[in-house]
Amino acid sequence: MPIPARKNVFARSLALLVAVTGLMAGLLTGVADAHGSTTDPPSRNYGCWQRWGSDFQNPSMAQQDPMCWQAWQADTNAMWNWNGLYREGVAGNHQGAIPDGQLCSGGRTGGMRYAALDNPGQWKAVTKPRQFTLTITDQARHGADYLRVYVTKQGFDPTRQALGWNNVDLVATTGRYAPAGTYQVAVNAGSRTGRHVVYAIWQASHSDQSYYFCSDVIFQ
Ligand SMILES: [Cu+2]
Repeated sequence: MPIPARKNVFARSLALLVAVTGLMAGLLTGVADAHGSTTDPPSRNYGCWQRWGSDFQNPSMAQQDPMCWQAWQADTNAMWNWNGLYREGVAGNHQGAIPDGQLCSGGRTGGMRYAALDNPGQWKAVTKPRQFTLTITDQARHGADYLRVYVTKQGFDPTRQALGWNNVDLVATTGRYAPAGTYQVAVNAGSRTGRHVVYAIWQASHSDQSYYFCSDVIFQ
């Protein structure tokens, strides 16, 4: 039955072509829609994407980087879309939009996609001096109405507790930034020592689009 067999091959090729075209369109759309994140100190999902994006099924991650492992297991899209952790239409009421315990997922924006970022545990943390520069990378050149940076209070333990608003202090707030690839803000963490979470809000300028990023640090 050569004709049906050939048809079958053709149908499969067509299906593959459609799938590949769809994937490429998705990738292109992803680039076109790209937004941003805190890249230094790296946000939780940006760090997990950086360290494991090319090797995310490696079971040794469970030991080496357990919080990234649980995030990848929960939803790989939290890492593939490291630049998409935002809410729309918050109208400046960030505390109203984001419940305690859900700061790192932006109040579980997009359903459960980013929910694993809220989980307390041994997130990989970068060492920073108490006065450091925070960098947000904006792939979409949205600009910023303002940035706000919070740091956890001394004594709060992010390995045991999810972040709530009363666990953080506002330490930096800025004016506008013209559209650019990166926005930087000087942060002074005061007398804090040891492990902390830096929480950044980026209010984009092109529309009411608010971004929320948790970055794990160790102050020396
Ligand atoms: Cu955007």
